[in-house]
Amino acid sequence: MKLRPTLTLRGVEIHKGILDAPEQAAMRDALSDVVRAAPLFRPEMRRGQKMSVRMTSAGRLGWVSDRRGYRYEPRHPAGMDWPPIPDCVLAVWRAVTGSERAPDSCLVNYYDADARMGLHQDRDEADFSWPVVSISLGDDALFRIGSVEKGGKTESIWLSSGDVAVLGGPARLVHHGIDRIRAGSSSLLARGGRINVTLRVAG
Ligand code: MD3
Ligand code: FE
Repeated sequence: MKLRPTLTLRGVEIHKGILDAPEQAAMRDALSDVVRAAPLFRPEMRRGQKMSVRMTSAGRLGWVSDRRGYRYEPRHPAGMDWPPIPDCVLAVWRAVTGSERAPDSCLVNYYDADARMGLHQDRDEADFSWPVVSISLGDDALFRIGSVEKGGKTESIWLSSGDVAVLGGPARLVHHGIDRIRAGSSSLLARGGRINVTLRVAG
């Protein structure tokens, strides 16, 4: 992992290309072990619609959503404990945050060519003073970022495989989402698509 100068968009710090190709491949393989232990599922939103993104988690707490709402839970919806957060993923958190505390939640989002994530805030965590770290793998994604207030102006940037974003300080509660995936833009994942790993101190 090589720390490079960062690009800042609305307070979000973006490290382009911080993971080289072998590091991306190692992380993909570690995440495939996570998915084997805790299968991807499509969370349901309050009104019963399924999200287009498939998800699972690693760590002490995983994010789940169903008709009861959004929250962190110590177990997968199927009942098993979440697997441990892979070391290669924890190493990214240490490198970009310098935080003395390790994340307790590692959300793994899988986007196929048609998946999207609407503009939202991440506010299910107990303490917003900890940063959130996002790692992109596989196909490029058009990331949109707005402001803390709802309905403000937004800006977009393409995130590519090996990019890492750090959301902290005033950017921690900004609205953000994924508008679309550029299918076929990366050969990292045999079946295509995009993985986003989000590290958080959740509870
Ligand atoms: C800005 N995931 O899982 S990661 C999410 O690419 C989520 O899968 C998107 O938003 C994805 O909640 C975006 C970038 C990201 C993550 C957390 C943030 C941006 C953020 C928290 C605060 C502000
Ligand atoms: Fe989010």
